[in-house]
Amino acid sequence: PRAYRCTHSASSLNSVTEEDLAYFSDILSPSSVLSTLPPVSSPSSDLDLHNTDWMGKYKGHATTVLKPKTTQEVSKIIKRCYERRIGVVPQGGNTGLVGGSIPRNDELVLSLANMNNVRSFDPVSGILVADAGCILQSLTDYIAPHNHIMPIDLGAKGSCQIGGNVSTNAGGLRLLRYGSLHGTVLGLEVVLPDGTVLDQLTTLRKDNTGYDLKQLFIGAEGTLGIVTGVSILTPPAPQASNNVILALPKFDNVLPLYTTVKRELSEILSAFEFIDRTAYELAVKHGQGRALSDDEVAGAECFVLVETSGGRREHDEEKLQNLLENLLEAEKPLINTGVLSQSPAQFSSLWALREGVTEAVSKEGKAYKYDISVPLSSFQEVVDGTREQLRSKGLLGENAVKHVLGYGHVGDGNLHLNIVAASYSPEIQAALEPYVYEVVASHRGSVSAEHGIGAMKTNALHYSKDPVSIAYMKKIKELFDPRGIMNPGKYSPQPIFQDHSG
Ligand code: FAD
Ligand code: 2HG
Ligand code: ZN
Repeated sequence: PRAYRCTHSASSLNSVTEEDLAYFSDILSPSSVLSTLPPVSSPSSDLDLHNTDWMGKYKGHATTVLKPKTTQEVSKIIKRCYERRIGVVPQGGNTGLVGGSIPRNDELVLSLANMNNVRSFDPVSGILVADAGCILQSLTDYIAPHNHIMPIDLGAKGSCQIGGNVSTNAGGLRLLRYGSLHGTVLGLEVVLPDGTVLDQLTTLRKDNTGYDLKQLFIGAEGTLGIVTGVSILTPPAPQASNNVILALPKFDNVLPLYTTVKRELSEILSAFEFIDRTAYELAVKHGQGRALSDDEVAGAECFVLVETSGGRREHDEEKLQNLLENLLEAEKPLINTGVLSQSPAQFSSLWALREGVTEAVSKEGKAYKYDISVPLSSFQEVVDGTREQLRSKGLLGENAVKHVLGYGHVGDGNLHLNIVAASYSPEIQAALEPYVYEVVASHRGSVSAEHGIGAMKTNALHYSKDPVSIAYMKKIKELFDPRGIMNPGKYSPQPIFQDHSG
C-alpha cells in the first residue's frame, strides 16, 4: 500500500473528534457507526476494509466510517462536516480501480452500504428508482422477473453499487449496445457539500428546462456531492443472447474483423470484446471460464468475444452461424477458429474468460492499470511498446514485471493495459509514468476511458484535457464545494497532495 502525506490545503481540513462522533452517534443507529475513537473504539481491523482498495494499492487512515440509512441522515452528517470542515470520502462497493474511494489521510468515510432499497420500478417504462447503495447485481435480480435488464454490466457487479457506477460513469460490457450512463440515467438525488439535498430524481425521458445539472455528478467521483438516489432507464431483456469466442492469428485482424462483424450482425451485435493471448492465459490459469482446446488456441495471438442479443433465437443463431461460416471460408480468413456457446453454462463460461481477467490479474500479482482510449489500430503497439519500455529498464522478470497484457472494449476504443508485477515498486512506477501518458497524448487519447481519475491520475489530467477545460472544471468544483471537503485530493486538476510512495 502507498502512503500519502498531506502537503497543503487539506491542512485546512479537520479530523473527526470525539465531539463529532458523539454528534454522529446521536443521529445514527449504533450499527451505522464504526470508529476507532472513544467511546465507540472499534478495532482498527474493522476499518481496514474501508481503508484499503480492491487492488491493495492505496491505504487510507480514516478513524471513522458512517453508514447512514436515509438521505436525511446523509444530509445531517454532511452539514456537520461542512460546518466543521471535515473531509468526506463517499464509498460505494469499494471496487474502483483508481483509489478514489480511499481516504488520502484521515477523512471521514461515508459508506452507502445501508442505503439499499429499491424505491420504485415501472415495468411499463422500465424506469427504476433506487437508493445509491443498491448493489448492481441485486438490481439486475430485482428487475429480471419483469423481463428487464440493467443497461450496465461489469465484472464487479456482485459488489459495486449503482451510486458508485454513476459516480465513476462506469462503462462496462454493455456500453456498445446501451450507451453510457450519461444517457440512461434520468435523474439523481444528491446531497451537496453543505448538506442541501438536490432533488433531481425525475423519471422523465425528456426535460429540456435549462442546464442538465445531474450530468455533472455522473463521473464526478464523489468530488461534488453524495449521490443518494438514482433514476435509471432499464431496457427490456433480449429474447435471445448468444456468444462466440474467435481466435485470431494476429492482432492486425481485429479491425477488419470488427468491420465485418458489425456489417453481418448489424442490429443484433451487443458486445465486441478483446483479450490478448497473455490475458487469455491468465484467465485460464486462475480458473476464470473454461479453457479452449489446444487445437482451438493453437497459433492464436489474441481473441475476440462477440455477443449477440436480439428478439428471435432462430434468426439470431442463423446470423451468427452464417458469420462464422463466412469468416472460416474466406479466401484469407481473419480467424483461426470460433467457439460458439451451446448452452447457458457455456455462454457464461465464455464470458468469464473476458470478464474474469481483472480477477485473474489480481491473483497473479500486483497490477498497474492503465485504462485508456486510443485508436483501435494502436492497441497492440501500445502494449508491445510498454513491454519494450520495461525491458529496456531491465524490469521484466519473475521478481519484477511478470506480464504486460492488453484487453478491453474494442467497440468503445478502450484498451485496458495491465502490468502485473511481483510487488509495487518505485522503479516500475517511474518506468511507466509518464511514459504511458505520453503515448496516450501522442494519439490524442484519454488517460481514463472509464475508471476515472481517483487518486491515481490527478497529475495526468493535462495529458487529455486542455487548460481551458481544466480551469472550468476547477471553477465548477469551487462552486459546489467551496470548502474542499468532498473527496479531497482526488480528481482535482490541481492536486493538493503529494504522492510519497516513491
Ligand atoms: P467505489 O469504488 O466505492 O467508488 C468509486 C468512486 O465513486 C470513488 O471516488 C467514490 O468516492 C465515488 N462514489 C462511490 N459511491 C458514491 C456515491 N454514492 N456518491 C458519490 N460518490 C460516490 N469499471 C468500468 O467502467 N467498466 C468495467 O468493466 C469495470 N469492471 C470492473 C471489474 C472488476 C472486477 C473491478 C474490481 C472493477 C471494475 N470496474 C469497471 C471499476 C469500476 O469503477 C467500479 O467497479 C464501479 O463502477 C465502482 O463502483 P463502487 O460502488 O465499487 O464505487
Ligand atoms: C474490464 O473491462 C474492467 O474488465 C477492468 O474495466 C479492467 O482491470 C482492468 O484493468
Ligand atoms: Zn473495462
